[in-house]
Amino acid sequence: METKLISGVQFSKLPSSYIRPESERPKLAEVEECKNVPVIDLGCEDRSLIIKQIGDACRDYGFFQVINHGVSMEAMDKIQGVAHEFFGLPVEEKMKLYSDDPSKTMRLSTSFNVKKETVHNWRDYLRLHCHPLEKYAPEWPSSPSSFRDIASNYCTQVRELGFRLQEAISESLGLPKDSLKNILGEQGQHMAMNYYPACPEPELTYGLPAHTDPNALTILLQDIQVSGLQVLKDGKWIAVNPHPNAFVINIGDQLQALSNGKYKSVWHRAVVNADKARLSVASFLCPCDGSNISAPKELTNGGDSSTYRDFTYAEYYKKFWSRNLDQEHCLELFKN
Ligand SMILES: O=C(O)CCC(=O)C(=O)O
Repeated sequence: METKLISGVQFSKLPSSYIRPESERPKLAEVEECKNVPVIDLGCEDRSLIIKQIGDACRDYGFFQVINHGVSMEAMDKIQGVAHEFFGLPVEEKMKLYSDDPSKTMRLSTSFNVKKETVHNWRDYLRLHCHPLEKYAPEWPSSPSSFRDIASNYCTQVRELGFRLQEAISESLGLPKDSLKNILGEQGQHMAMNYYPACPEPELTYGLPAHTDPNALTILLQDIQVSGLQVLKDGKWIAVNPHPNAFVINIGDQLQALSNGKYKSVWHRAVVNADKARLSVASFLCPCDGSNISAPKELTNGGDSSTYRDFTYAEYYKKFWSRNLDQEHCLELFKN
């Protein structure tokens, strides 16, 4: 049977196509809560402290949370509200937007890459291109009727935050503020609204299996009521429980490459639970297709010790989507 949406469908047991072999299961009982996730206050007046905290977090964790980040609470609440409304629409209505073609700029899909994967994941997701807004917003869902306005406002605010963070990350690497932004060019922006329905057998499957993000920077809004995000730290999976009004920021593969491997594109995964559906909204800042991903010479001893060969983002992205998620780090394929 072809895999289709799972949100709004009743399941009494997990269909066999979602069951992982025993050795690949999430082993939820072994996962510890991360007590010291870096939470960085972007409202702090001491900019050098912010930059130091960001540098430490990027190096030691590959992710951090931010508060006082400039995105309004109203925008955060509304995007979650409208996403819940969207996934609550009747399945027949949602199916009109369904596609498993990753090249589409607006699509509702399920799992990760249904054409490539052998075991499916307990997730539906709406994936939208968001920049430039005038080009893409008209193709977004028209139901709920407030969707486009709410999502446009949210995307604009999150983009600003992303640029501020990229400046701070540049500085934390000892580079001029605009250095990373200049390399990344006119950045694209994508959004994934992830909906993980309550799952009859959460020990047997994932919402999203372990992966790193192929883009530059990810800004994740987590469901405050339901946890599910886990990251790999020192070889162990740890749970990143939601922090009120915070975003989780992930370093993506492109920043790992541009930092010459100093900063980590963190392995992360989403697990599901038996009782409650979970929602997350991930915003991805992506280098422009033609940008040349090449670590600045300040970080490579004048170019002699580049960990990765130069590549364009278009080349990388194609490679990423041609694979299954739970394979080796895609950047490994670009090592010198
Ligand atoms: O739902 C989450 O917490 C993680 C989402 C994620 O990793 C993604 O969308 O790439």
